[in-house]
Amino acid sequence: MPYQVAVCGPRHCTIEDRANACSIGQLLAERGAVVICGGGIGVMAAVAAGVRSKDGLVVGIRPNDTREGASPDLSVTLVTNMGEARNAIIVWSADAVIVVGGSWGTLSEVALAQRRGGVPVISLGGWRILDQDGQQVSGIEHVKTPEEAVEKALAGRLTSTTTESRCVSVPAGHGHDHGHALDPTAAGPDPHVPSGLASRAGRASRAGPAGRAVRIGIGGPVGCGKTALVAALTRTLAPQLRLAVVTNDIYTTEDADFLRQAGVLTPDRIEAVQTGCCPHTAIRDDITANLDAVELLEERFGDLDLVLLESGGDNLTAVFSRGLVDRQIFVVDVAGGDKVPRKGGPGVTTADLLVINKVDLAPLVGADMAVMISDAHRVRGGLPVITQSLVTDPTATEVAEWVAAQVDAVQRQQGGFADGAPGASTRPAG
Ligand SMILES: Nc1nc2c(ncn2[C@@H]2O[C@H](COP(=O)(O)OP(=O)(O)O)[C@@H](O)[C@H]2O)c(=O)[nH]1
Ligand SMILES: [Mg+2]
Repeated sequence: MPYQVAVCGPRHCTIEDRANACSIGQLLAERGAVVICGGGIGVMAAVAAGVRSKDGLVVGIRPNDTREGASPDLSVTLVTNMGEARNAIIVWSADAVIVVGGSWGTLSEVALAQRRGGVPVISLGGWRILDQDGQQVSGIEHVKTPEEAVEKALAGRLTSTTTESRCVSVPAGHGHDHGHALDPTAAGPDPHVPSGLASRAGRASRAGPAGRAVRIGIGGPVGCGKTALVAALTRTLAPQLRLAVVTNDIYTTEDADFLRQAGVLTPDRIEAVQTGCCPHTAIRDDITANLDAVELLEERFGDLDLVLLESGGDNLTAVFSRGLVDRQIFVVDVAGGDKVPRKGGPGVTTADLLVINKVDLAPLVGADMAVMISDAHRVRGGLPVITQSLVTDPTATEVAEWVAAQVDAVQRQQGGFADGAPGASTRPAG
């Protein structure tokens, strides 16, 4: 029988809680324990990301009646429609309970675990409960490190209950294996949507009941022209669409500053996320900071049509979580030589649109455009490819038309089945 450890903690947590939860997830996965969590954001998302980065198994017990808002790193998502009562399932299914940080929901899980009895309850940076004389109530083991938390959680495990023989396999996540696959169930671009800016007529009144902006991610290597593309798209689409932008930089807010200075959008329509880690982590593994930025913009402006999310510059491996974006564009440029599309990688092969940028430089660097285009089509199996130069076409006409068509398509999907819309912004209690 698998040894199951519940890891509980708040949606709105500190950076330290998040780092602790991620480490706990990794350590538990390395030791073969199955992790159970609430499956939402904050501590729940961090522990799920940690487990997944070590190829472990993590089950999310969701409080609401859809999978909406579930962490994209879960191996299994259980939908309970039980609200906070789902906490009982988490606790009663566990051989040990670790709490990281504190919220009322987390306190309820501590109480349920204590009431149940017979399972270790370990707290890292969480509640300290006092009796009426101000004495600390016994039964909760307070620890200072993720390692200590995991040691205590696994102390009761019998050899016969290890999961070493389990045959569950989940896609590898962050951890520099770079073998992540996109969610095959996620909706892709609608091949039937009419392309062209003219098809946007009446969009404002057709925003789906999900009431959130369409999110399009733009990824690609450093210097390929992502920020230049964002600037061009906002310039071209701003007259027709209510737009906002989220940028990701590792240590600075340079791209956001550039866009603000460019004056394409008012500064309050541009939010910067400082990832402080590998760029793809923030768009694929722990998307919380980006979701926060998108939701901040949605709250600020109420009725946005489109949020463009620019990834930090990465190599060919970066892809966005389908929990964060509805569509993704991957940009490469010709300056790296015509071999780039041939080299593939998940960004080049699976993005909803591949843009080959800076074609004006092709003669200067000796890149053969015909080779680049045919390689790109070959590795993408029919997904679209657009070549462009922002020097000769600063309005990014073709890409803008594609984006406009996708906004139409996603808004139609939202109108039809809002509950199932990927990346929906409503965050249920977790
Ligand atoms: N020649 C040429 N330069 C471009 C083109 N697009 C972007 N650039 C330049 O490439 C550099 C890097 O662009 P940027 O948008 O900052 O790249 P990012 O790191 O992917 O965001 C900037 O100096 C841009 O002006 C293009 O189509 N042709
Ligand atoms: Mg940039």
